[in-house]
Amino acid sequence: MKPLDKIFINKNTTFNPIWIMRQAGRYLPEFRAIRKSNPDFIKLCLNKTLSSEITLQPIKRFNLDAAIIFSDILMVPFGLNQKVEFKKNIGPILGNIDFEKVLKLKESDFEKKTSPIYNMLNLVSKNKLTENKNIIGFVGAPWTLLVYMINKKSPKTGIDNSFFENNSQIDNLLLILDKFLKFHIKKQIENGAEVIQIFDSWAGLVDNKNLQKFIYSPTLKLVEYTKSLNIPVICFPRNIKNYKDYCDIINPSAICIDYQTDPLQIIKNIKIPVQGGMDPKVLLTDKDSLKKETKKYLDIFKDHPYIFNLGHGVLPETDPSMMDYLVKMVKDY
Ligand code: 1CP
Repeated sequence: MKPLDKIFINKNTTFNPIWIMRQAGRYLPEFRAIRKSNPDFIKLCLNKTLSSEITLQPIKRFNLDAAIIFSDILMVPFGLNQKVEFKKNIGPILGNIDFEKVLKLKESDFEKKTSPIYNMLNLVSKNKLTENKNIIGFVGAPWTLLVYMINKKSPKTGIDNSFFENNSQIDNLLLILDKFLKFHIKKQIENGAEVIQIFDSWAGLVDNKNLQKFIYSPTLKLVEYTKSLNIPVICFPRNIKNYKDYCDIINPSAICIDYQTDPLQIIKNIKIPVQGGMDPKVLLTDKDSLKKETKKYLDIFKDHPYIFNLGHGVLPETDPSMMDYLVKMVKDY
């Protein structure tokens, strides 16, 4: 049985598998070396040799229990023919959506653009290094993708209220995203993904009256679809105000919590397996503080099925030796 299945299937409370969001990324010098000679981020994601190599980089270095594929949630808008660019120091910039075209798009058209991702997954799952590791595929949640697709850039500085006004384009996009996200999930599973994580990075922007339409209803469809394929699904509704309501309605295989959420509230209210929580900034401090914070999460969840992870992605300025220390500590707990 692979490490994460002990949590999903056996609901083990004595073993804490560990993987880290953004474990393949900019804090690793070997990633930065590849990135330097590959300035086009989308092209890099579509290079199956390099993206599989990047996926395996953290697995070679650290005793992690899962490999998350090196890709991006914005590969879906890219597959839907929206222009996606990553600008240095700015972030993603998207082009206009051609609604007429996107409404007619077929799965085979989408696959023509995204197939390198599935081929990469195949390479990763055949590699000896992943023999005893879970391979995690992922998608952005419909809401988070909608935000990038309509806002056309990061919503870091907020979105205006007009966004939520009833508008037929949004309704159409939600239907399109449902169809193609299911397809993207299915293809990842067919090519070796053993777990799916749904990233809803901007769930915290939705107020109560809009939760049903933008978060609960579209996410539930993807969760039920993934479970129907017998694959566990982890949801990360970052900064959502009420994790308990979310879990009661969505019932994912595990819930990933952000670092602003009080783990004591979570352990009190939530019965399903939990993942994550620790602030990535703790890795920027010293070994003693890291040890203390790590132990805090492990102690709180000691009688609960718990996958160790952070409460958001590992920061680019993180020293890889701190990551090594963290993984060893969780393994020795
Ligand atoms: O070198 C670089 O500048 C590229 C940085 C980078 C990396 C390493 C981006 C651009 N994406 C990725 C990979 C990535 N993205 C992974 C790989 C697997 C891993 O975890 O190791 C994953 C899972 C993602 C998911 C992703 N992309 C999310 C959800 C998680 C989160 O961080 O909240 C989001 C919001 C994105 C969009 C995106 N892609 C890249 C950036 C810098 C962003 C965020 C833009 C913003 O601030 O709004």
